[in-house]
Amino acid sequence: NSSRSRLSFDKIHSYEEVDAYLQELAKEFPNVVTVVEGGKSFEGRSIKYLRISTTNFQDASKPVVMMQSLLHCREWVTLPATLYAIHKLVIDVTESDLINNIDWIILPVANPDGYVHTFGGDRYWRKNRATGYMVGNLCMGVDLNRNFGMNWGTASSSSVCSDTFHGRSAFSEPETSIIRDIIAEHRNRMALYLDIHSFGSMILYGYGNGILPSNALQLHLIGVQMAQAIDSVKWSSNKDYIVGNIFHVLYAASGGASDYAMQAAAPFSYTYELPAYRNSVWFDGFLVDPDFIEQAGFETWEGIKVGARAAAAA
Ligand code: ING
Ligand code: ZN
Repeated sequence: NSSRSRLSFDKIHSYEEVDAYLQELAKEFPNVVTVVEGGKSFEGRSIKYLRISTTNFQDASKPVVMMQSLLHCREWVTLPATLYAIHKLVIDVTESDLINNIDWIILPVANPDGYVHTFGGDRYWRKNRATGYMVGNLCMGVDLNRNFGMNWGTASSSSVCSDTFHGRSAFSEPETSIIRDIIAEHRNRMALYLDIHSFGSMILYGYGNGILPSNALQLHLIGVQMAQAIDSVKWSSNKDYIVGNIFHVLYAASGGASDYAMQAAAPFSYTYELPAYRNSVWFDGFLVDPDFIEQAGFETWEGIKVGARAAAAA
């Protein structure tokens, strides 16, 4: 076809590249893609997301699947997962039911300030770049995945120097407030919410305090189906996905995005922990070998499709 908007899957693209790409896509596919600026980050960067719909998104007639990546900016491999999904929904559409039956919201760079910092400053930075909490000139940033308004502050840190610092109050940060507002806007038809993290090869569901939602059995079942779909195409050297409750398979955590989405809107809500795509513990799981980027997008998409279809039909 004659499409021109492209981002390759041979490298991890910068904030500026992704930001420009979202606008180009909306220009090139105006009937399907709308780019929306949800607001600005702490440092004033535009946080953009796509609405993907084959009809009029505003008709609000279809279930919505929302996904987001890079809430934790060092988890670089999560970006190709969302970019690949966009690619398969807009440019290389091979399964049209996914766009005919579902409206999509995709937010690739949820923490742009932190993401930019991982390129020029600290590759292992996790939080946002809020300065208002500094102790003298030490310690900054809020863990955005502890700042959402679900059990806020109950299993997170009140110390600004901690990597799980929860901030001043629930939704004290612009980056989380933006996501809260998107969820609220579509709460009546949000079928599935996916917050993409890395690493660990896990599909996690709520709640982070170990209390299970009333539909936990169904949550688990769809979680297993997504995991099996990914495992069936994964590199054989990678470990199988583990599916389970955040608290029971990982650790206690409050104020998470997927917990908030579950409680506020989506009957099915998960945090993906993508694999490390590394065979050796000597390599750090946050670092990304360019050879793994396309595979990461491809295999994660297998899980997303299964989840989207199941949640939309439920
Ligand atoms: N893991 C998640 C974290 O924020 C998590 C785990 C999932 C916490 C869902 C809360 C809710 O710690 C990573 N790798 O960030
Ligand atoms: Zn994370």
